[in-house]
Amino acid sequence: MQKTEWYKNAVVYQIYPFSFMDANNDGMGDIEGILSKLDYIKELGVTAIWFSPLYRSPDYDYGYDISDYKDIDPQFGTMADFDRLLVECHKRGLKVIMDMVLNHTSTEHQWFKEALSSPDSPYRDYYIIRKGKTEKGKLLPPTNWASTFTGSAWERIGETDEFYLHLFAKEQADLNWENPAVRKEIVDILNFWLAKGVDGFRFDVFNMFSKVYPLQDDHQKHTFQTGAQYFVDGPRMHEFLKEINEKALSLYDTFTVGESFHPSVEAAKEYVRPENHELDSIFSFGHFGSDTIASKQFFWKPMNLRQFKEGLLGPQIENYGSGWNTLVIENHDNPRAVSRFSIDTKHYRYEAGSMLAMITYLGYGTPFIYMGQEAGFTNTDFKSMDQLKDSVSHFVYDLMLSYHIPKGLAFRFIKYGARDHARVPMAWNDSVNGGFNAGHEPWQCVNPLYKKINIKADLESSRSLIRFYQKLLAFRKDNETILQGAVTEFDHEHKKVIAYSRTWKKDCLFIFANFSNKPVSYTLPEAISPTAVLMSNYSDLKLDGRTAELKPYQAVVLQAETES
Ligand code: TEU
Repeated sequence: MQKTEWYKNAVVYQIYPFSFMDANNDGMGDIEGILSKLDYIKELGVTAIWFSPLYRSPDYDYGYDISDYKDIDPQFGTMADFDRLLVECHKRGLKVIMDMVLNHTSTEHQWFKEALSSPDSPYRDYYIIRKGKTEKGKLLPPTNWASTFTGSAWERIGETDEFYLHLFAKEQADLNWENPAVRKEIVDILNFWLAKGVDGFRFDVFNMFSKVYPLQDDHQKHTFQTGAQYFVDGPRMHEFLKEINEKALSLYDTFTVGESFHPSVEAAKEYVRPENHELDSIFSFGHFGSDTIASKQFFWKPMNLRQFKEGLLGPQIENYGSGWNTLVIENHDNPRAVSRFSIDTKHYRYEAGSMLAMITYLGYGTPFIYMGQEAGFTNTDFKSMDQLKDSVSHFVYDLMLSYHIPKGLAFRFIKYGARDHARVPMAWNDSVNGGFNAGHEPWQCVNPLYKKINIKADLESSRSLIRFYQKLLAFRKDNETILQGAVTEFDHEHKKVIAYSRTWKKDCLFIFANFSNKPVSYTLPEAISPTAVLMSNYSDLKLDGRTAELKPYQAVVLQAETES
């Protein structure tokens, strides 16, 4: 199938179905709710929707533990509802991207149940099951690896001496990709959805599919032996991706984006190199580490702008002309952008939100917008641990307490990085539960700020961030320089300003922004000669000769001439 590469001019909106819109008022989001908001999404100027998992799941990890890959979870609706959703999206010119979690299945998946039902079950080899080690008469897990979600990565099977591997929660058993029967099932699942008409996939932690065998202990001197070198970018990764590409993805005009777990720079490039026929793109999250210690989500540090620039712009520069990129500033696994990166959200929520959108989405790649981000939704001021529903928040909190970190401090850390911030119900208006539903208690508490910060209020405001997003996406659309131009970074060492140019043929755009809450005087690089101001998130720009007087969080796009 000849690919049209439609994704290169696409803008993707991510929906976390639990929290988007609850039409039947049972406390959980649903497909009917999503259907009622498709016109809103379309009007933003996006062209595709990525749905976080809608499949059947017991929800230990809110849909990322799938128990049936070919069914819709009843709490969201039926397969007929999904089919209608697909039709309605397509009717509006919106492509549909499904989340695919193929590193692990739920332990409630039929395969896993069968695997455990008998030692002779062929399904045993669908998973990674090993005998434990006995040391000094004590039964220990087969290796010392720690799960990404804390604790051992192995769970003992009943009273036996065997364990199964789970690199995430114990309810998420890792699949054995070495087994051709597993890969056949996977190809079949992908084709099932493609035949229905979905347009692409987001692959969850894909670069963990291939493990190094025989499995062995991690002897690195870290606080936690994760074993990462034995399962990240494993030896058969490229082969596995090529296989699913050949047998499923390449048969349709698809788009794929891989979510990877700390990939090496070299491997990341290979996954998306077009000649390799693996994935179209992967997410780059490097900039998310700019305000956390050692990229550990819960450990706050003041934002380091240089690190942010490297994370955001590095992959765009590295991959130029080779692999395709994605442009992301929020998702369901991270706190809200305007509440992090040391942003003064109290005074400059609109300015910072629009600045982030400009510097992110004028880059080289496909923009991904996380629901609510377009209205500058903030973090929630959670009052206690029981308001947090994500098990990761609890696992990490318990781990901190086990290291004698005082409760108050541990709670502050968790509150800083919690995935829960992105997962509170959408605030559509100022009515009960922010208009998420008709009043039933939502599965996760609403952000009490909904009375002030909600979609309706934003749209009615003279400084509407949503309208700014619409303007920005319209500016971007069909702009050859934004879509194809090379990225050159300037003033990398500058501690307050981020600046880069996009050049295509004879055209040059210069994008720069003040990433601080203080005015900044910024002199344009020698190579840039401005000819016009094309866009800014303030109504005016003070440009005195070559020096711009930038207001807090002011971002600007200039039409420019370059020397080259
Ligand atoms: O996330 C992968 C992942 O490891 C992280 O982003 C994770 O959220 C973080 O380390 C927690 O601190 C993907 C999904 O996006 C996430 O929602 C799932 O929980 C995870 O895989 C397991 O399927």
